[in-house]
Amino acid sequence: MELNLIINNFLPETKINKVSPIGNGLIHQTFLVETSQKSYVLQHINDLVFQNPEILVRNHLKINEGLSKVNYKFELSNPIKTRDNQLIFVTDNQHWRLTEYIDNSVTYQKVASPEMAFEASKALSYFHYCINSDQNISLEESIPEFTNFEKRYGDFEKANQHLIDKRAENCVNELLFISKYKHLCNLWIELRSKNMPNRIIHADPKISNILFNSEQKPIAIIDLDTVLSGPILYDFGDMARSFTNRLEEDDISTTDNFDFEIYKAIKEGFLHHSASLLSPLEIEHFNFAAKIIVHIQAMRFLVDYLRGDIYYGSSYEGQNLVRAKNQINLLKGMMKYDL
Ligand code: GN1
Ligand code: MG
Repeated sequence: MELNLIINNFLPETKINKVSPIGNGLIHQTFLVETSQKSYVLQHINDLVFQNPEILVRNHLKINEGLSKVNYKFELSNPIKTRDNQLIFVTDNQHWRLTEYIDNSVTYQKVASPEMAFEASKALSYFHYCINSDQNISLEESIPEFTNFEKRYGDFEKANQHLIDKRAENCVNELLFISKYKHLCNLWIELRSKNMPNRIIHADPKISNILFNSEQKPIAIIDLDTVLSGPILYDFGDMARSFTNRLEEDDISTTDNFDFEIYKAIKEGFLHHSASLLSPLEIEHFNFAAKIIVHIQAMRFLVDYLRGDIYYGSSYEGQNLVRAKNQINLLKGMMKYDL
């Protein structure tokens, strides 16, 4: 179905001026929808990844409600229902949703400076503080076992045992590298079983999911698809993973891509609003969290490469292997600093 007809189901009386692709997420396809009054974000939901797309919108509504109750100062975007009052529009077995666009917002694909990293990390810590102060938010799991690293490692071992494809020959060193650092995974599992409580976390805090104003101050945190109950160190680690990478995630260069100045800035910002929320055990394990999340991400890209690119969007053969190499390079960079 044509995009305008799809949009029409959410905005029946509205004239659409322009629809253009935006963002560079690896999962959904995203479009900016401009009308004469407001702008919106249309997304074609990847329902292989999010098998129950309605959960995404139900969670989004609950999160907005919870944050509004605690007078959250950042902008929130509201999901728009269809003219039949549905959360998702389904046509040809495809799932679509529409959300308000946050006006006058600027996104960055790369962190421009340690100051920006500090501000963004502070913003995430503010989000943690607010979302965890409303004790009544109960979210549905949009992707089961998303932060279960035992399962992640199990997926890796399964893929590693059935190396039937020519692709396996292309990644011998990467497979060895991941296996060599399995102890990181074991340590994480041990920590989880000790005393790492679950809190509500974002689980995808990349820099492009933080919107800024023209003065480079954060004004919103978006992409609430994976907001879930899990270990807060996941968010620290994933932010470190995404912010400190000097290269694009699919850049094959083997130059050192880890930015230590940015890393220090993230560490400083992360406790700004949520110091009282974190236990000494969690605070002691920031460096470890950064490494394990990079390790897991390398593994996820590698597993997807071996399985034939079924999870992450890819635009050329081998892109997921390049992504895995890029993460391994980042992890090596972190290790040089003795993190
Ligand atoms: C995916 O597409 P995007 O940017 O929302 C992935 C994250 C990964 C990230 C790597 C649901 O995020 O977990 O860290 O790619 N999201 C999902 O760039 O798997
Ligand atoms: Mg996401």
